[in-house]
Amino acid sequence: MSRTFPQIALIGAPTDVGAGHRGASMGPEALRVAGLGEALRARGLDVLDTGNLLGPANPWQPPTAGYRHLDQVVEWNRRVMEAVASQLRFGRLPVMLGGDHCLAVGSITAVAAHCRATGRKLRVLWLDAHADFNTCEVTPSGNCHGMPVACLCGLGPRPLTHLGGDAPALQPGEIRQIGIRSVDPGEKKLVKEYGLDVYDMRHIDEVGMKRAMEEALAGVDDETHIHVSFDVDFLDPVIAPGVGTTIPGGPTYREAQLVMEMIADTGRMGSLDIVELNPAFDDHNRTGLLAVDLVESLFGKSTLMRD
Ligand code: 6HN
Ligand code: MN
Ligand code: MN
Ligand code: MN
Repeated sequence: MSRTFPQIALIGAPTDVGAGHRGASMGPEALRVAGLGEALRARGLDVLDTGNLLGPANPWQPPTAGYRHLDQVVEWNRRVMEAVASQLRFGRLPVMLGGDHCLAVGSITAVAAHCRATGRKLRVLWLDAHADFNTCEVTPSGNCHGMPVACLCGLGPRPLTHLGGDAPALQPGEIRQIGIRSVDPGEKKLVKEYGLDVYDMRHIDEVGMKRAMEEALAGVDDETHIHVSFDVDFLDPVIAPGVGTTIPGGPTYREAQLVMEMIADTGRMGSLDIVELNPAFDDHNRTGLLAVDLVESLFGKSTLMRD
């Protein structure tokens, strides 16, 4: 099914305050250099690059009370939330270029508020090697990029769990996690307790990516807004070395393409994060180029002639 997209707004969020390695702050520029805007325009899409947000520098400190850089993480997320909210109000499709994955608290808080205000159902597709469901009590690192899903579900420091106002942004039932293969021991208990719907690599091995995606997309209808949070470490590190936290055993190129194509086929994607691309670990921007290739598929480029 081909669809017409609204104008796409690229929002750069060049920070690594939530990460365990420096360098994801270069992600937005690497995606631009890899031709993200041009590739989407070549598909006939209207793309507005709003440039990069500004925010606090990375102080590169050890954890305090279980968090590294919490004040800076909160400030970056406020700015991301405001930028994404304003693009949604303009009727545009926001694409947040991270930056590390802590920024999804801001983008998804804005998207969830937009869905409530417009009476849409929200489905978050979290493509990642990690569940990102740590808390300050169980985190092995204190890095906030391991915590955004917990924060969005109301588990975490109040400035993040209540970034949008009086309530957490998400119910666990609104999220589907795909590609998961690294969950910390304490995190695993919380994921089970909160009942997250996880399509981990074991499940994908057993039933295949097609069926896993059919399951993850079940119930999506015309009233659904799909938000895709694409952590580039979702991909197998053999094809995507340019991330700070490589975990072996991820989706292949073809499996990743299928994920993107099946999401595109729903015609319901209304917002996107592209996060954790770290050019300091990359090889001639090859992971950036791959991310652009996959995002083209998310916006409807099919390798078969289905249009
Ligand atoms: N990411 N679970 C590990 C931690 O430190 O909490 C890794 C988190 C990685 C987060 O890649 O978005
Ligand atoms: Mn992540
Ligand atoms: Mn990850
Ligand atoms: Mn919408």
